[in-house]
Amino acid sequence: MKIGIVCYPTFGGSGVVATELGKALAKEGHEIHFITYSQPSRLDFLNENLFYHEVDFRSYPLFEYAPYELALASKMVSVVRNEKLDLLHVHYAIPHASAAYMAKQILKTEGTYIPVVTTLHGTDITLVGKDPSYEPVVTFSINQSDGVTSVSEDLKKETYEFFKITRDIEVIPNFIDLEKFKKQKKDHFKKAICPNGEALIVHTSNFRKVKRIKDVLDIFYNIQKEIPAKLLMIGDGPERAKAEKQAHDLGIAHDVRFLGKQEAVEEVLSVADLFLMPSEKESFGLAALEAMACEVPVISSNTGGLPELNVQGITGFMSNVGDVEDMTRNALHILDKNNLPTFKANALTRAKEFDISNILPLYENYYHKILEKSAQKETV
Ligand code: GMT
Repeated sequence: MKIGIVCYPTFGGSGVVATELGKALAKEGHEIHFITYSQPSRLDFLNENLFYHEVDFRSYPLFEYAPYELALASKMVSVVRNEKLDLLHVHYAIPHASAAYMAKQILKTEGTYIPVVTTLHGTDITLVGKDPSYEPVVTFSINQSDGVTSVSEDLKKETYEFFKITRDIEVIPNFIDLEKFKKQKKDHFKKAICPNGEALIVHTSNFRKVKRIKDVLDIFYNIQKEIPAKLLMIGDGPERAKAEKQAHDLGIAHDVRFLGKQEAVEEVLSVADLFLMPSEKESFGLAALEAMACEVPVISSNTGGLPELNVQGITGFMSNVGDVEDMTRNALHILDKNNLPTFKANALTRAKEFDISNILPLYENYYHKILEKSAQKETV
């Protein structure tokens, strides 16, 4: 198949899923065309089936806001035309699904029917999409997509609850490449960070409010009162400065390192004992899956799609959002030397269920189904 993939090319989960999916499809022999405003951060390998088309959008003194969505739709039209794409797969509804709708309408006037698959990732529904300033367009463009997928059952449920959706939504969970995300021998690194054998706790995110960074530090503060421990904070975002100040105010700054954005997260995860994800909302929790693949158990909230990933008492524990005390108790239970090896092994076993080799065929079959339906539409 010749597939156009539209996504945010940044470090965020939806961009990572879209890029890894495209790379895996290319390895399977499909021709993949990424259409984004800059090179996706994980599009880091060469394959004869991978192509990248940059959306260049011009500003003009009249525009207070450059109309990115129009430039994106125009780019989709030209890539579909020139590369004879079979299908467009857009990740994150806003504004990709509505731009795809416009591209589809333009191509229709030229006698080309391009099916559009939209994948809902989370905040496009639970935070931004619900906002009255976007809701009518989000509802419309989801309903106009030829296929809609969601990364968890919970996100599917929320989408039906908050929008008037007339389409079936197929749940295709996120996935992990276990070849890349696996525990590597990094003893020198562990020794440098935890010279006295301290427990190593890790958090990765985009440091937005929804991640409850304050809870991460509060849990760590409680843990290190009981056992020697260090915390690595990976990523960057609006809450980072506040978090650095909180670490200072709590008197734990010497035990907390803010590493910023990291390309090779798996190397850091390889030496971790515990991963913290106390998020307010999480449609899936890809960062937790990445940790589990590197044999790291997870302390998370029980929100959104997290119960579909983290297995209570097996791969880690879940608590109500904001229940820092319960999360601390559970963290200490996992970090107990008698319990840790079992939790680590369980985390990996669970992660294997989400290996890309299991999930890729679900996308391929779904594309075939949508293409068949579209072919019927074209002949009517
Ligand atoms: O977590 C974020 O804020 C980034 C966001 C995104 O769109 O990139 O992540 C969402 O999509 C990921 C990939 O499907 C999911 O694993 C995350 O759970 C989801 N984030 C939220 O729902 C808050």
